[in-house]
Amino acid sequence: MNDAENGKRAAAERALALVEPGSVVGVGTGSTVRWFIEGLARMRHDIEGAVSSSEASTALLRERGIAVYDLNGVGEIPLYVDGADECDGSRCLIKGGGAALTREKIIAAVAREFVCIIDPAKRVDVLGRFPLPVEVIPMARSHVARELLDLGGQPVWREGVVTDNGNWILDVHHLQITDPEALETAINQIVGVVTVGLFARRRADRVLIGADGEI
Ligand code: ABF
Repeated sequence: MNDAENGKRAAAERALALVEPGSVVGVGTGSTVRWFIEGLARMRHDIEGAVSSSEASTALLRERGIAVYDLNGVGEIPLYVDGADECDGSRCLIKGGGAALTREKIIAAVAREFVCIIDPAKRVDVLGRFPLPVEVIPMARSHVARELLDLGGQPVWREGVVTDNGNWILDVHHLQITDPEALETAINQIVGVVTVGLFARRRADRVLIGADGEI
């Protein structure tokens, strides 16, 4: 297993210790979260079940014998565990490389604590080297792209990808995101945007980095 995969697995294992017995756990999407789901499977009799951020994670959870609930039918979500594409020193994140950003942001908004699990390579000083995903209503793709150009980005349509919500994704290149909250607010205002993959207004509460890092 390479260093990145070792780091993902180590961070995921650390997050398992934060799971409250008998709780419904918020579960993200991606390869780091896949390690977390494997660990949840080992403790599936000690939890009520999960709320999932994607059809892909739902399928994996069910394969591992973990009940998956509709968020609308669940009371409190004490803990949401998810990965990220980039994380800065203030625990602001770029997410959405896995096209699950909208449901991820919903569960992060509801959860009492949002714990992000990453390998060390995801830790950056300034967000933006990873292209910023923006989920858009299909008919608004060109309009949103023009608005993103005006904000200084270089949007590229992730052709062939349709999100679990039936929408499209633009990946915005060449951004240097020195004020994540301001940019998140600005992109949220663009008509046709469903979700921007900046988690700054609701950032992670803790970020577990590999085997022993944390911010
Ligand atoms: C998901 O985790 C996405 O938001 C993000 O793109 C992805 C990171 O994937 P991986 O853990 O495979 O690096 O939450």
